[in-house]
Amino acid sequence: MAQAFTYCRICEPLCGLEVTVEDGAVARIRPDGAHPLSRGFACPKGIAMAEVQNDPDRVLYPLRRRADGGFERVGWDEALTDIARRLNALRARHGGKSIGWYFGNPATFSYSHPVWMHGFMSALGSPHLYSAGSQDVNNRFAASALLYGAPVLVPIPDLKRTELLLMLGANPLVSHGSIITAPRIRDDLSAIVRRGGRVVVADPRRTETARAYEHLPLLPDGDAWLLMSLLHVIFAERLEDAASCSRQAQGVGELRRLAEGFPPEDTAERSGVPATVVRDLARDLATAGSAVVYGRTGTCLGRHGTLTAFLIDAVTLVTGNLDRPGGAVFGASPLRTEEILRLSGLASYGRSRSRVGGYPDVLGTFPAGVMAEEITTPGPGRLRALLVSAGNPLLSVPGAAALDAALDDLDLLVCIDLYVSDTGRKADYILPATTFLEREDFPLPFLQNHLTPYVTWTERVVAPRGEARQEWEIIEGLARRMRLGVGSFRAQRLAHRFGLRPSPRFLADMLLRTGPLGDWYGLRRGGLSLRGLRSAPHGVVLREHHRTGTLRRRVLHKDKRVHLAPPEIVEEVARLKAAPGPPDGYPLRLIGLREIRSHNSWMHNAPTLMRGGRAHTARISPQDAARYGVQDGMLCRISSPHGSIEIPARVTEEMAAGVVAVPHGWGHRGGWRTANAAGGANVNLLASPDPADLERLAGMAWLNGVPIRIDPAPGGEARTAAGGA
Ligand SMILES: Nc1nc2c(c(=O)[nH]1)N[C@H]1C(S)=C(S)[C@@H](COP(=O)(O)OP(=O)(O)OC[C@H]3O[C@@H](n4cnc5c(=O)[nH]c(N)nc54)[C@H](O)[C@@H]3O)O[C@H]1N2
Ligand SMILES: Nc1nc2c(c(=O)[nH]1)N[C@H]1C(S)=C(S)[C@@H](COP(=O)(O)OP(=O)(O)OC[C@H]3O[C@@H](n4cnc5c(=O)[nH]c(N)nc54)[C@H](O)[C@@H]3O)O[C@H]1N2
Ligand code: SF4
Ligand SMILES: [Mo]
Repeated sequence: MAQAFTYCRICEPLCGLEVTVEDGAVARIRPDGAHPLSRGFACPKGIAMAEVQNDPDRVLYPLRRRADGGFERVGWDEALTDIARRLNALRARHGGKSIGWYFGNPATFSYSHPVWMHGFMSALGSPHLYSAGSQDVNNRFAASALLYGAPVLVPIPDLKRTELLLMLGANPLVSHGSIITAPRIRDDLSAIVRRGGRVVVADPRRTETARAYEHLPLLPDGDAWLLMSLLHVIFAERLEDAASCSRQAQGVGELRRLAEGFPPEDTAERSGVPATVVRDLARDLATAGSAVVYGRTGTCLGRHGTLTAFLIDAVTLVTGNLDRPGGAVFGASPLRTEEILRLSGLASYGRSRSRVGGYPDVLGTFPAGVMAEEITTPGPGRLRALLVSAGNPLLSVPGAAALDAALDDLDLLVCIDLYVSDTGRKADYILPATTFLEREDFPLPFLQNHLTPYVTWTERVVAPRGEARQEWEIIEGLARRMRLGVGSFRAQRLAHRFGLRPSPRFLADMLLRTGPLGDWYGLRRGGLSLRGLRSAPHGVVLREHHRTGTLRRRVLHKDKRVHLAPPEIVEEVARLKAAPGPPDGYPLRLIGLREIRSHNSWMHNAPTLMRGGRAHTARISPQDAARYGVQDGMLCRISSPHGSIEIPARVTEEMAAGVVAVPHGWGHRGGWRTANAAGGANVNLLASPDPADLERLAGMAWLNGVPIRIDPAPGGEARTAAGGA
């Protein structure tokens, strides 16, 4: 028996874990009491990772589809050789741009997987790169590109020092925080209140977080209206921090003029927030000792995601709180992350446009919402083969029915996963990946999001089960057989020319050692190196707070100023004003919801998380339940213009009238038996499959505020007793 320390890579707090290893297998996972940031905290999902690790339903060997539709085990060499042959045949006939890749959320938690995947795709010269980002956060990167000229420059709320936090569309008491790495975020939020400050939670649902602090109810997709009105009041009452505005920004006058058209009395109907409340909030934000606005997925998945993300920072700046203690701060990484991304060409926005829909790329990816039509639309550049790694797009992207049908048109679908996921069920090959407990790692994309600057390295805790391999190894094996050189980084490409294939570990060490805190191979004593980090199993806290006053150095616009009124945003504001109301016949609005014991679509097979007969339900207010003849536990039918699903209703006061909340990631039909048995439905069948319905500036999926109606399912009342939640 041995104890090993590592960190969790399911969600962004990256909590420290203590793993008990027996006979080479994971016996138990506990929170790491000695981790300096999570300090003995881990949520039920992190603990249940032991069940994923040891799951009898995990895929441990490469699988190939048989003619009868089932899967059979094949050797790695046979699988990779056949996949390489088929991909090369497509390249020869249609070019590398006939091959695409979708990478899902867990990919970003590996330091090596995305780098190798990007290298593979750039070697192919294919634009068909898709990710979970267009269902998550790409609007945030697009907003940063417009504001700062730097898509990956995303400020984080300085929770440790702020006096007033306005939080829009986030539920960190359940999600544990996103685009911020703060494992004890609940403590951080409560400390704001204890210091005499305030936490205001703008959310259509009275969430766990809203209940713990001040709830500001608003309508789905009302955020942009609310933020424009906050700016209106701030400017109209001359509450802006004029010194900060003239020092940090350009376009303030134009933004002021845009905001003139949004008095809170006029926008109340669209935002759902009474004018007096908006006026008070604007004054509070402007006069607080420090204040910050923060928004997450609830502000990303509506119709105005990029505008909303943009306005969030605009309000912070105009009130004098950008790049300032207690405001929004720009985290620093011990690597030259921004520079590396820029030099490697990965930090792009709008450098190219998608073939279908003409959407701008965000960090080299196109909206997953156009994938189905990219597969079915004939002509040059048609997508004919798709690799999916760490993703389950059939349950996570809008227009699931269209994508489901389109996948059948592919010449080849390969999934790299832990399981036969709902998407994997349709694949020609499933290639078994290691879990995070089976790979070494480094929190590369999260380093600058840490509320407390921190860095860590972990070795793998156990050897891979069966024949599972790390993604980068799989990609290398494939690239070698295809005779492609993989390389996102110049150094990597150069090495390939000399026949060398540097490992991710070698590259990570090099980036650490030559970074701003690196040891420069011995030139700087006490500097960072991989070897140094390996001897610190709980990681290293680098400073207490992030530095402020760094804005000028990090903004990439030539004038070194934040641009507050770029033409794209001026146009979006006009579009906001002209936004049509809901279509007739769909009086309710659908929003998402995350549950403490689910993780997107992939942890429904862990028995401890599914205990207590958990079921997929639609949360609805008592008023709407009465109005539409639905009772608690009754099977109901939810319909949108694009599809319908049937799940039981859960009548609860936490829902406002007019809004229904349904979690995504349910309705399984994969190789995960417990998950399949849990029932439920794919809520993204209700979302529009039409590329024209994606958000213009970042191609964000429209998953919140979807017009729906609800009715008792045919025979639903009779089925209540048997199938109730
Ligand atoms: N309606 C609605 N839809 C949404 C959202 C919403 O709020 N509402 N949220 C969106 C968001 S924010 C996200 S991030 C997406 C997620 O969308 P996706 O990333 O497409 O899907 P996941 O459910 O995260 O599935 C991850 C897959 O990766 C596998 N996996 C887990 N770990 C690893 C690993 O280390 N390596 C490999 N190779 N595979 C692994 C799992 O078995 C699973 O099959 O969903 C989006 N969809
Ligand atoms: N337990 C658990 N934790 C997770 C995940 C999980 O699946 N389960 N997923 C992880 C992932 S991939 C991500 S991206 C993060 C997301 O992290 P968060 O964004 O913090 O998580 P959500 O719970 O989706 O919070 C979104 C909130 O927005 C609200 N909302 C919906 N529409 C609107 C709107 O129009 N305006 C406003 N203001 N609010 C709106 C919803 O009611 C919801 O409370 O969570 C991560 N953590
Ligand atoms: S909150 Fe839970 S799932 Fe997320 S990193 Fe921590 S232990 Fe893992
Ligand atoms: Mo996400």
